[in-house]
Amino acid sequence: MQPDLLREEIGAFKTLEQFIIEQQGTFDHSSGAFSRLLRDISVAAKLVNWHMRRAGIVDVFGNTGEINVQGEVQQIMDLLAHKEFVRALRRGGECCLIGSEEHSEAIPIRTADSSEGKYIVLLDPLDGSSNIEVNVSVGTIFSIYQLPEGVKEATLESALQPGIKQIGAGYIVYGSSTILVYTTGQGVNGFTLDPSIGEFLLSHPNIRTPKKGGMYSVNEGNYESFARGLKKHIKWMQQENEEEGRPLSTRYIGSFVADFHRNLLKGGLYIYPATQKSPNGKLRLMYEANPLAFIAEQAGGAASTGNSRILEIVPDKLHQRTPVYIGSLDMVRTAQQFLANEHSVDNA
Ligand code: P6P
Repeated sequence: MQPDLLREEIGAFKTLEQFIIEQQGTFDHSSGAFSRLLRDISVAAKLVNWHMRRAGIVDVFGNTGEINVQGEVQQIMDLLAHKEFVRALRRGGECCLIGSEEHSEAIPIRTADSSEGKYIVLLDPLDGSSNIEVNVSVGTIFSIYQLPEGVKEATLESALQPGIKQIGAGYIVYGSSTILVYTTGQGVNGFTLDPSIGEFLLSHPNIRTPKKGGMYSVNEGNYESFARGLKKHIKWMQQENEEEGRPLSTRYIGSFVADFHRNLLKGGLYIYPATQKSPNGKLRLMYEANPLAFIAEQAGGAASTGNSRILEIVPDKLHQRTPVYIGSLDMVRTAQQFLANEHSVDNA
């Protein structure tokens, strides 16, 4: 494509800011504060992207030597990403409380003029960060709640709301390109960062996930500790059945955001079940499962614990975990059926 035409093409794309302003009138957070909060998140995403693209050149590999609240070794990039999001949200003034995978307690945010933002942001600053050193895609996941009516002081209790109360959710996948995908309950849209102009451009309008897909994502190294129904389901997905498009392919990157994003676009099922090592599953409800469940449902998919809707879990801890079956609607339903009938022989 000729450079001037390419430039014209870029001009034809809508920026994230233009899209947010356009959408502002379509939902009841139209004061502009919510739009500014989304802008703050996108600024942090650009800064994390900047760090990511220098990883390997500047010494941001490796770990901090600290163990985070999850009992996991904290990567240097985890902390950098956490700091970028906290700084952007603090400066933006629309957020009153942050919950982060990288911080054991909720972080109250007071703005300079002590006016308080009215939004709560829960986030996994950099999911899958152990993959950075081997150049595998990683991601940020965020979830947005409104401070409950009449609550003056934002506390952890203000954040512990079921996923159905989210007013926004999204993720950024730092992969072959950097893409920000989010929903405010009006469908799902994706924006690709054009580094030459420093803007996220609308590249995936109105994402709808296929009702079924040809791949599933699970760490089969844990197979022996899976529930009987899940073992049967996996064997069923591996059976030859040309008419039903089986066997399916396995695609498991070890980075939830990357697996989720591919399955969202192409159709597929991601599973992180209860295992011996993680009896409640490994993924965190508030800043991994809930935001991606909101996106999955808004795109026509589903998200389950294996027997109940993730968005309806009433949380009692910031870092609590949940089993996750998420992605294409028919595939999540099939997983639930196998788990429900795990003692029956008809789906042996
Ligand atoms: P395992 C990364 O640590 C993460 O939270 C997800 O991004 C990823 O899908 C999963 O854990 C990988 O866990 O136990 O299969 O290595």
